Amino acid sequence: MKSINNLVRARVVSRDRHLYTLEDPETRTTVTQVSVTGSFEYTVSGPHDFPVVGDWVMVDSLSPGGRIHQVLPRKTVLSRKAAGEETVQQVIAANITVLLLVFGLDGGRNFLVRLLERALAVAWNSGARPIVVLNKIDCANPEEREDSLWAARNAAPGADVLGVSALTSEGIAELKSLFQPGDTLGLLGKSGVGKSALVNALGQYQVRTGEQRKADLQGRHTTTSSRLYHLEHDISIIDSPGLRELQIWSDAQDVGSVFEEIREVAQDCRFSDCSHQGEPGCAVQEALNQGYLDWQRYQAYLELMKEQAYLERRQNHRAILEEKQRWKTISKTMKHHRKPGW
Ligand SMILES: Nc1nc2c(ncn2[C@@H]2O[C@H](COP(=O)(O)OP(=O)(O)OP(=O)(O)O)[C@@H](O)[C@H]2O)c(=O)[nH]1
Ligand SMILES: [Mg+2]
Ligand SMILES: [Zn+2]
Repeated sequence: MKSINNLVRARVVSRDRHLYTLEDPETRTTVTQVSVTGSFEYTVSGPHDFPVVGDWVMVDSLSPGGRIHQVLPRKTVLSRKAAGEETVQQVIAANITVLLLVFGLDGGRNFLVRLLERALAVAWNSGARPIVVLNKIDCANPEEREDSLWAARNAAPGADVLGVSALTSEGIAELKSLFQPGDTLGLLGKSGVGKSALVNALGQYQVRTGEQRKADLQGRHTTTSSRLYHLEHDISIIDSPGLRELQIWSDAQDVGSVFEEIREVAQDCRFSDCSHQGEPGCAVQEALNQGYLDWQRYQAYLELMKEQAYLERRQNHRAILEEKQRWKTISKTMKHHRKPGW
């Protein structure tokens, strides 16, 4: 065990509220019921600073009751907007190098291009390399396969796109060939698309997989919390619960990365802050009219940009409120300490 100031390095494999299961990277033995120290809790700036699955942490003892003192700098951060009204960043997992964006080709609404675009924005924001996985290809006829693969490749020009089946193992070897030793894989997708089944297909695990409701082909949220598993060649994979709603957590640049061809054309707009909605000298409008850009992708781009701008405004508003609150607290404390006669 490597030790610095009597602290050892370990990886978070699962989390249950504020209790963590950690793993010794050398022996791969796990220890449960680990929490953070009091001073850690005191110094964090928000929920996103607490350890999540995939994090590397420094812990004083790899035994139950051990305390986490520090979260080591994250290489990537997979986040989404927490469900509900508030604009809060919820970190799903850390240090994912390859993010599998999983869809199901079993009909229903389990593969939609609009959903893929959102997932891509989240992936670019996280820092992980996205791979689009169209699972359940065994359920699709040749024409459906071809159409879906074409639509996905068109929507994700910068990413690998694969059709696979966790059930028959079709395409699984090809998927594996895209990973490198040391990778940490993440899984992003709706409930029931086969994320846990993919963990099983990739690693001969027997993670519990779920049934689907017949009526709408939606999953039942079988996986309830994230957990890290090991595959061969020093590759790990984090299985996560399906997202009910993929609330994006990204900035304008991430959305731009999803629509790279629009971003490229936009460099020729007369105004650098052109919104591409009717300004004079807009290269995007021009390209649309000439048929160089796709109208549907343009509409999707505007929509995602709008949503992302709203998110940013809400975030700024929240930051201002937090700053106000902080000063209120500070001035209260100062008043409290002020001696009479000052
Ligand atoms: N036909 C077919 N069925 C599959 C495939 N992959 C998964 N399934 C089935 O789809 C259902 C849901 O699979 P899960 O792996 O539990 O889905 P999940 O994405 O982990 O769902 P949550 O944990 O709820 O987010 C199960 O009944 C699987 O057996 C596939 O490639 N082909
Ligand atoms: Mg699952
Ligand atoms: Zn423009």
